[in-house]
Amino acid sequence: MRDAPGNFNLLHRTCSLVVLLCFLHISVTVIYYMRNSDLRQTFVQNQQSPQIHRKLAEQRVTTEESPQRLPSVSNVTETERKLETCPDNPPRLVGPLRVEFSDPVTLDLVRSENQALQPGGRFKPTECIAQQKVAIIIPFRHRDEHLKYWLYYLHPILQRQQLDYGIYVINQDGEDTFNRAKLLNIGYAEALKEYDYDCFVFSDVDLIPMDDRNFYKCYNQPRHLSVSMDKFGFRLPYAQYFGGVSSLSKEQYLKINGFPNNYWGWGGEDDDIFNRVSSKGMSISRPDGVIGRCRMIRHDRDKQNDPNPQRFDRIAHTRETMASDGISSLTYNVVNIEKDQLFTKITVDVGKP
Ligand code: UDH
Ligand code: MN
Repeated sequence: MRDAPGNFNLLHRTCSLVVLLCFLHISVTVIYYMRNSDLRQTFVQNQQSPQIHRKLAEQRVTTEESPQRLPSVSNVTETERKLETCPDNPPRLVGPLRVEFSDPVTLDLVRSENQALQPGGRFKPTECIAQQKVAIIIPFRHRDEHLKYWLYYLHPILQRQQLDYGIYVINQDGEDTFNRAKLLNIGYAEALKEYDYDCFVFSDVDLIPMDDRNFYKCYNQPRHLSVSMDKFGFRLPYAQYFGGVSSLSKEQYLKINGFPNNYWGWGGEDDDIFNRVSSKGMSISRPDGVIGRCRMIRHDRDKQNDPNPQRFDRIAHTRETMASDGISSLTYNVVNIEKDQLFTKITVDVGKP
């Protein structure tokens, strides 16, 4: 039994040694771990540093570049200035159109459907530079119902045709005899006071094209657009017919001294214009009979627009009278100018026969 304390001592010493070794081991491990983690952090920091640096640098560059991008904003304007001319075949044309006059149309509806218009019924494409600056001239008196349909159908067509255009409704003041050709001359003169138009389309208020490939623009020769009217069974009533809708460039219009001012009442003035064109050696350009189809809103003859009995005599003398009667001899008084979103209405005193 004396050995028991000796054994116990030996065991106790061994255990203390083991505990000491364990402590040492743990301490060394902890120190090593701590040192290692320090190293790792430093390493990570060192690795990140260039990244962060780069990021910050990038941010700085971005911030610094912002003002430098301002010139690139003005580059956009430059690009805008470098927009290409609109194509011969505008991409949004649809071809044949359904045209009918049974549904009621209001000006507010037409306004809401044509928000891209500038006051006065002006439009210019934003995607390209229009080939021509076109003034559309409408002779007018007491035809508000027809004008609504005309605006309803024509504005979208003209926009799809990518024209730089303006609508001029030339309203004859008073109740004296109507004078269509003189109103057209006034439309030419008044439109040019506003904008540098190079093409003039003269359109009756009641004629609507049935195909948007019938371009409301000018050609090498004066153009007749309403070649295939429902009213005439979709054909030309006679080969020299130039009534309804026509277009002349500024140059072509001036070459014929514009239109006659002294055709009072219905008829003859369109034939006089045809005579002017052919007497100056020009021919008439026309779309084909399918693209040139159009509808006229049915109506009775207006008051103060009876057939002009002098028309046959006048047509026979166009060549002698055209130099003295035309845009060069035009006189009138402007009574009022109204700028609607959809049109510019100019009310004029044209005098009387
Ligand atoms: N116009 C008016 N107000 C008038 C007269 C004429 O705005 O009081 C304008 C209008 O733009 C019209 C154009 O002039 O479209 C030509 O006149 P119009 O429509 O009377 O000419 P159209 O050749 O005459 O259509 C056909 C006479 C209709 C008779 C029908 C009988 N069934
Ligand atoms: Mn008519």
